[in-house]
Amino acid sequence: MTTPDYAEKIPNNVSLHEDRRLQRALESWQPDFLSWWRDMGPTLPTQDVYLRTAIDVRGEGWAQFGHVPMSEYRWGIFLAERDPGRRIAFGQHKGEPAWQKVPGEYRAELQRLIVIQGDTEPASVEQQRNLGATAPSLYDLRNLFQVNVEEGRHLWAMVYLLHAYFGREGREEAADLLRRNSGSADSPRILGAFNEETPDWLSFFMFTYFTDRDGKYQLGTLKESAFDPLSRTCEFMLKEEAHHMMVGTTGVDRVVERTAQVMAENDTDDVAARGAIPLSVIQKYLNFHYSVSLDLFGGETSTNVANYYTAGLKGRWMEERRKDDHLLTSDSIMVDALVDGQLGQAEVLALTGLNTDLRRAYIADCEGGVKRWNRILESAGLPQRLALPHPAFNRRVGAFAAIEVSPAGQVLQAAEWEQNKGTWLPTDTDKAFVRSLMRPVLERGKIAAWLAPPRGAPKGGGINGQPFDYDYVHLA
Ligand code: BYC
Ligand code: FE
Ligand code: FE
Repeated sequence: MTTPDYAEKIPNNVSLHEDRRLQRALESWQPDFLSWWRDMGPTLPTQDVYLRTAIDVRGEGWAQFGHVPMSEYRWGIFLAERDPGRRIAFGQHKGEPAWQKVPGEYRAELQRLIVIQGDTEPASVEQQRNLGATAPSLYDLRNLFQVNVEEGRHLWAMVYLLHAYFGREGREEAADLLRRNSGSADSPRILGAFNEETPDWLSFFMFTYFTDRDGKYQLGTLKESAFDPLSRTCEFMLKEEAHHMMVGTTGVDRVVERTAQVMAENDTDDVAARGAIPLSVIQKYLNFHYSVSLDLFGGETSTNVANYYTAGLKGRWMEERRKDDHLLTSDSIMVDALVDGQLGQAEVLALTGLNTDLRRAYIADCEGGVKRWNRILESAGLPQRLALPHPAFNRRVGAFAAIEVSPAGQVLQAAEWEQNKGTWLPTDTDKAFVRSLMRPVLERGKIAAWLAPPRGAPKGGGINGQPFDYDYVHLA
């Protein structure tokens, strides 16, 4: 293991200088990345931002904090430390040493998984590019930019794998990752949720709660991969991902807290007139982001995922903690299915049901968020509660793509859906209202009226032990 080399053009802990060809290839991709960042990255001009930069992959001191101009952020290639004795934990190669190279027979599938993962990272930066202009505080602005630079680094992580292990095709795919764009009509991003807009901060908090959380689970399965460089990359990415979860979880906390406060003080649900976001609107945003994020797990049954597992390319969440044979060739699982047009269950091979297995772990995790937010409502003495909609609600991928279902889980006729969807999903009016609240508050220690400050503010509550009212961002 080498410690990251910051003297290099591309900081890395993979001894890049020992492989001149690879180094040159990545150094020629670097200017394209930077020009993509300039054209498609954050639009708000800043001098510098109080950012965390990875400096070591080990232990507690892995990151360093300081004010840096964003365009000079040290994006680099960092893999978790190699375990020389690591063995494959599942599938038909179980027990064999982990692969340091890509086996020819799995090249196409591995490349596809890496490209899909890689595509989401810059997509989210594109989706969030205009949010800086309406930041509710300098603290939140800094968190947005932290997420953005790290998603940029996650793109680097996948591009490194493509350049180092997939030859000319990999280099072409790496170039294409900068060519597709979120929401583009001709060359959109690959997965649905990454072509949606993130036009306001409520969407941003919901996105980092629900969609980054899909990232956590997908990375968790790729961390189990027999392809060791992919495993090690994902392991380190997960460390950074924890901050994105924190931004989403506490972001929604703070929206709910502010709303609850205004509701309790005025004894009314109608908080819009008082500059807070009504609970009904928060619920609609939650419904939307949760349902499009459920789609990211693919179909309830999938032969793709069965093949990935058997080949050792993609494992399960917490693979090593599972008490079974890690082959699953003779197991079965119940998955959600349409039975005579109604919501039902079907028994399928455990292998083809692996997307369902992962989605269930994700759903259980999301329930934790709702519990937190409901505790906030409860503490404010309010009877209202938030809830996750039924998994069949608003789905565009999988068993329920063809039908419409209410959040309570009732199958609907097309006309009923059309009539009611505005009570379940954000309408243009809701979005316009939320957007009307999005006025920038960029003075130190100040915060927008629709959002509570983080716990511990103003003297604490900040990043890296700093107070909330720290000068996190110097605007240009
Ligand atoms: N949109 O066999 P199925 C993150 C396609 S987020 C459009 O069920 P499979 C992040 C599918 O490709 C984590 N198309 O799918 C978060 C397939 O196409 P083909 C991203 C979709 O392969 C926030 C067909 O439908 N990482 O990191 O079992 C900020 C049949 O589907 C969608 C990964 O996803 C969709 N939503 O599972 C920043 C990990 N879903 O084969 C970053 C890598 C499915 O018929 N990807 N399709 O042409 C995978 O593991 C899998 O490819 C998927 C899909 C889980 C995405
Ligand atoms: Fe990421
Ligand atoms: Fe993330």
